Amino acid sequence: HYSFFPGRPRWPASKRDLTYAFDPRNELTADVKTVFTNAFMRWSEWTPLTFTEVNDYFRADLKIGFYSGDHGDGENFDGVLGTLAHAFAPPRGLLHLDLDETWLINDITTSRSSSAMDLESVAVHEIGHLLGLGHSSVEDAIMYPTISSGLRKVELAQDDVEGIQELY
Ligand code: TQI
Ligand code: ZN
Ligand code: ZN
Repeated sequence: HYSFFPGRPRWPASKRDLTYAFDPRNELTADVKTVFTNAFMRWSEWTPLTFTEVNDYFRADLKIGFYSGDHGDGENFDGVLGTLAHAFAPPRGLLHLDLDETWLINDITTSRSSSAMDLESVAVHEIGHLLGLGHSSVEDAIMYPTISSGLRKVELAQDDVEGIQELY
């Protein structure tokens, strides 16, 4: 079953059209940005929320970046595997990914690495946190707190949909 953060934080009704931006220091490729477009669409499909990419990183509601180790928010990344990414509950809007992971960007990525992680799977999970969902006890759910390397799990389960619809 789904859960929320303590105090049930969520984006207010006055902020249902959310903007997001990528940290300009990362110089991400269009492929990586497309992964996030798709990941956001999976949540907007079931909610009144919309997500629009903007260039102004400092003004965006949701800020996405890839960082290594200590990156200034007190939650350090740890190199390959371990912590892959983290996101803060509303209204902070930070979604950080560990730059040291081998990220699978799409189906045609041919990686020899057995520790490669599917970026869209992790992005869909972290966006759930950005919107206010905690972890779920349902194994099929996107918000279940375990994923195997190489595994692709991008479809919201009924449990995720019920959780997000209770919030929005
Ligand atoms: N990062 C953890 C996560 O996103 C960070 C975390 C731990 C956390 N406890 C939390 C975030 C409570 C919010 C609330 O769950 S992770 C998975 C999963 C991670 C884990 O790197 O371990 C995914 C990132 F669920 F598959 F294990 C993405 Cl998909
Ligand atoms: Zn961080
Ligand atoms: Zn999580």
